[in-house]
Amino acid sequence: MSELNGLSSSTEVKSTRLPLWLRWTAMAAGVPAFLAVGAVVFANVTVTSFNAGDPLSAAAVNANFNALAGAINSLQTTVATQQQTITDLQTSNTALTSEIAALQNADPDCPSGYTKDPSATDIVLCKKGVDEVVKIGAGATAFWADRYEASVWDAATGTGTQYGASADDYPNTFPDTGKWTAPLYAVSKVAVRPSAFLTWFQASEACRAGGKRLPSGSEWLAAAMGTPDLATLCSKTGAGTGTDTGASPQCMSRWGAQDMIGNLWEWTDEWYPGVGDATSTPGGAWPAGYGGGTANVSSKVYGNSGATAGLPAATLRGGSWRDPWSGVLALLLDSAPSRTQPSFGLRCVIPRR
Ligand SMILES: [Ca+2]
Repeated sequence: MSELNGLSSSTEVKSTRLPLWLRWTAMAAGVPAFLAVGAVVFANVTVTSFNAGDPLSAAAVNANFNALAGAINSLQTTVATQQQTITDLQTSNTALTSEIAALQNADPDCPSGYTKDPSATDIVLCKKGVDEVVKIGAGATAFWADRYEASVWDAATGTGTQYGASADDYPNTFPDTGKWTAPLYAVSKVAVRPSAFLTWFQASEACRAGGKRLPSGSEWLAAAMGTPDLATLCSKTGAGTGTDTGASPQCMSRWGAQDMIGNLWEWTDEWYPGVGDATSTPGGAWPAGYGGGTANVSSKVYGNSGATAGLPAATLRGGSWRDPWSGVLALLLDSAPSRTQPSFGLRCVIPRR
């Protein structure tokens, strides 16, 4: 009672400073956070003041204690709510920290699942098993392209049976239409004969099975830029049957893609209408300094049984071992997506993640 008699005559507990005895009460109640948040909770708590010598009634004292008890209960609820908020924030922070660490540890130079080969100089080379891709470009528009013309296998690891190396020997489970019942996988593997004899549909599906896709025309051109256009370096002599992957290391683009000029024509994802008649053979050379030529740009279109009016043409780029006019800009628009040739192959890309 003597402590209560010593209270000031204030009738409201101010939000800016709490009475000493109130702080003791809070601390005794085991609410360490009391002082930090009490100012808000207690702002409207009214207690009765007592003057020296006043007779004290139990009812008046109890009313004060009840008011304080209610305030403390409210405070405890607030503290519990805030503690939950803190716990939630800590959980979020832990998740974000983990995500940041994963991003920091990820190699921004390579696609997911690939590891950068630090021994490669001047190019960014990424490997996943035998599969090798190179980074094309920089910054937000960079992507990855097969380092080599692709070979097609019955295992995603680029092992087992290869198809299309020397004949159109694709199984019935992977037909010309691309409507496979068992997938085959396009792999960028060194020291093998890249696969040919496949339709655009098979090429597209073989890329997709391995988590890649056929390049757009502009992607193919970007990957090819800087390739030296020389028959002494690239497989474009018009003789022989082509070369294995990695056999012409100097036939390399500025980004490290090999055989973009020559060896095998490469399917890209563009289709065009065949707007010419069945007999015309338009085409021509690019202006001086550009290199490469074009065939049937306006054009008759060949299916597997000869020129066929009304079929669309799918674009092939770069030329082949049997086309001395091969080059970065070499463009073949005379072939329906269903056509197969010993000089038609593929290369896949991985878009930016
Ligand atoms: Ca090629």
